[in-house]
Amino acid sequence: MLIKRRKGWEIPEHLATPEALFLNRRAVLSGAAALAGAAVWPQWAAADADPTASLYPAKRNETYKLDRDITPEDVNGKYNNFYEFGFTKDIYRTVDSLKTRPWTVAVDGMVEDKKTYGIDDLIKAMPLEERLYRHRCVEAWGMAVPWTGFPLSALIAKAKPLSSAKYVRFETFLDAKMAPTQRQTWYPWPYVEGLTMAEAMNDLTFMVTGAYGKPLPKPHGAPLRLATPWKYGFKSIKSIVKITFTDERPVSYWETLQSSEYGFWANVNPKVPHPRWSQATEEVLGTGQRVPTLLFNGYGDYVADLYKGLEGQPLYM
Ligand SMILES: Nc1nc2c(c(=O)[nH]1)N[C@H]1C(S)=C(S)[C@@H](COP(=O)(O)O)O[C@H]1N2
Ligand SMILES: [Mo]
Repeated sequence: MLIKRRKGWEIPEHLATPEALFLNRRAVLSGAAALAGAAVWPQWAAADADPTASLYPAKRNETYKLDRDITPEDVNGKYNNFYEFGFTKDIYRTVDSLKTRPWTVAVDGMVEDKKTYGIDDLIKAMPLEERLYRHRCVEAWGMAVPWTGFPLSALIAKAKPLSSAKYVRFETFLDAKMAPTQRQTWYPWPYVEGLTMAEAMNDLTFMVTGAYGKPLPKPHGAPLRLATPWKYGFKSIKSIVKITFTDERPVSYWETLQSSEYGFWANVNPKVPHPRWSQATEEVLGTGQRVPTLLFNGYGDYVADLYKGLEGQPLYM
């Protein structure tokens, strides 16, 4: 999985380095170099007071390797899809109205242990780790991020689903006071996504609470978002308030809006074009370069088995 790239635009190790070390190292850099980097906490990364902040950075799980550099933090934090805060990529300008404390996450539906967690209790109860993941948006751009979080399977183990549960449904907050576009009631708010139980239990399926060694910045969907790196990015739902175990296949926000273009499975496949554009290549965010897209975004070893026997389904849209 060799990828040609421009040299010298970033040093990936620095970007994924825990901030404490990073800042120390930075102290010996020249003033100009420091100013050009992330020494100043960027405005878009400002988070509400966070009682879990001391848990970051978490230890990196080295199992998950990248085939490309980590996307620079400031590039990534200023190029986001978070439609609750606007329909352009520069929602970092409006996202501050998202209030991430207090915040609760309800776990309900077909489980033995229905429970509403305070976000800080939930984060403290879960095994936090850092993972370097690719992310491939259906719009044919990709990035690579050091997420912090916990495997969804750890939360599922606490919830104890009944055998009747076949799917997990995720829901984003609904609050038009925080999210300007939620006043546009002709959109199917709140944002909803879903996975099969097998997908939800997969090792890769990660509940994200942090990025770049810190609590999750608002543009990325604080305080809790999903990362399913083998699927198109819209599956990775942000700012989750509810996780429901169900026997009905969830109908996602995007499926409700445009089912001919955005389906339930949405696995990355370079050979299956979107109805309006090719998926063969992707722009590597922040580099101006295009690289070939990989089946399952390069995560086939982890997930291909999930789809055996389902070949008749529209797995790649
Ligand atoms: N609630 C919610 N979740 C969302 C979205 C959104 O608009 N609202 N956009 C999705 C899309 S299309 C992508 S590509 C990713 C973007 O994540 P990022 O901003 O962290 O790159 O979030 C996904 N999760
Ligand atoms: Mo996306």
